[in-house]
Amino acid sequence: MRVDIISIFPDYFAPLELSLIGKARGTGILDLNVHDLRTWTSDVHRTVDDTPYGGGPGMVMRPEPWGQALDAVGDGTLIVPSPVGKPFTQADAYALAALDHLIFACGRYEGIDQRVIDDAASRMPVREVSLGDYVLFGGEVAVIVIMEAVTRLLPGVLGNADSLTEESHAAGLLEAPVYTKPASWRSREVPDILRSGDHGKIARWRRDQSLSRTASRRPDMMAAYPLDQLDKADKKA
Ligand code: 6GU
Repeated sequence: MRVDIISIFPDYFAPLELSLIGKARGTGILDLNVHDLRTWTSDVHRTVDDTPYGGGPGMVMRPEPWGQALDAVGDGTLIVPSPVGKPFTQADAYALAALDHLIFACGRYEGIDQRVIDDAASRMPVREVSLGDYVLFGGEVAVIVIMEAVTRLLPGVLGNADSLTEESHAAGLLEAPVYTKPASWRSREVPDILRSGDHGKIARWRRDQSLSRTASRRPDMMAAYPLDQLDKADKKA
């Protein structure tokens, strides 16, 4: 997968050299390029913003550098992180992981001139995505979040592909709690059932934990869970 990230703060993306994303870059699974938007300015001050038409607080990113930047990286799927975007979900992560070329446009200030997004949308798919109902300084951290969610779904990145099918959100439910050694720690014991060796009972326990956690923490997810996915033994939440 090829990824181009355009930002006025390219240094924000140093963490993408670490850990499993860094490794995916090293093995060629991920071809990631970070670009400084100011590369595509032509004035001596390398200006990227100006005051909003219609008035109001803050500054808006000017269209010219963005137009040139997007022309330079070529077409793909453009992702614009923004608090007015559609909430980003695990389903979106899977959809993006299937694409060949992602382009991230990181806005700062009050956002990017809308014509940049409209112009790009005339030649490539554009997705405005939000991380949640709060406001960040800019899209940079959101891009790191999205890249983590997407990269771990690329074939060959995770050692154990079962991690993907078992995890929270994969099946529309939150995962059960997990434990490791020692069996007793600060007088707190690992649930006996997990040490019983009875794989049927363990699966049942995890399923019950998963359902009760989801029902109490995420009633929205529980309500959306398909009824025909509940088996006879699933306790009523
Ligand atoms: Cl994706 N960007 C910004 N700037 N703020 C946000 C956001 C994204 N998601 C929630 N708040």
